[in-house]
Amino acid sequence: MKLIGSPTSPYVRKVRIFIQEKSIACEFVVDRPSMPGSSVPQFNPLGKVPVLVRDDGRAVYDSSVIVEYLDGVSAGPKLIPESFEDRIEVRRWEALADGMVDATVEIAHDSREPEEKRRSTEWYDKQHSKISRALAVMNRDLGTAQFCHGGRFSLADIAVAYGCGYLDRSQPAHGWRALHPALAQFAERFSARPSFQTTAPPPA
Ligand SMILES: N[C@@H](CCC(=O)N[C@@H](CS)C(=O)NCC(=O)O)C(=O)O
Repeated sequence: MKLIGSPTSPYVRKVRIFIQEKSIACEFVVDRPSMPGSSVPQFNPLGKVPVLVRDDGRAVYDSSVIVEYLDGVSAGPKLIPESFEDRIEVRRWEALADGMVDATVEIAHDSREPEEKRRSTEWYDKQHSKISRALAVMNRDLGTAQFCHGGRFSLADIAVAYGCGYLDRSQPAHGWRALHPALAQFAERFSARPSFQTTAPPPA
């Protein structure tokens, strides 16, 4: 099995953290879809990473489907609960964190455009509002709990912590910690785990 992706992609990092937390044997193949000659479109017609190539050669994408596949085929405690209600709740956390990352990625991409091509202030405000609301809901729903859902470690925790990590990397001056102390503590704790430390993207 091999995971194709870029070490700087937040979605790839989510999967790499998941792989480490589950001690799954999986080769990491660095390939950036933006590079000429990239192999990514051969595996994912959307030309996006991460892509997981199974031992039988079949490809799995996107990150959300990859983690479900990996949880299903690997041994050890499940990081996506089997019971319907719990699974939906863990998936909701993941969707919230992924959505916050989507808005952060959009801002990062647009900020790199030349001034005259950049989107409007309204567009930026809209993306920032998504991030602010997501952080507020995460902080509220986490409360004083150690884990996002069900009192145990799950994909929800990986998703929230990688989302906060990406926000920190992309917008280091955001200042969300002062407003959301429970989430800040949570992010601090998770970022110290070996799976987070070893997948930290190289400095920009
Ligand atoms: N929802 C997708 C998002 C994947 C994604 O947007 N990946 C970016 C890298 S951060 C990418 O490959 N972009 C290349 C492109 O869109 O052409 C997932 O969770 O896997």
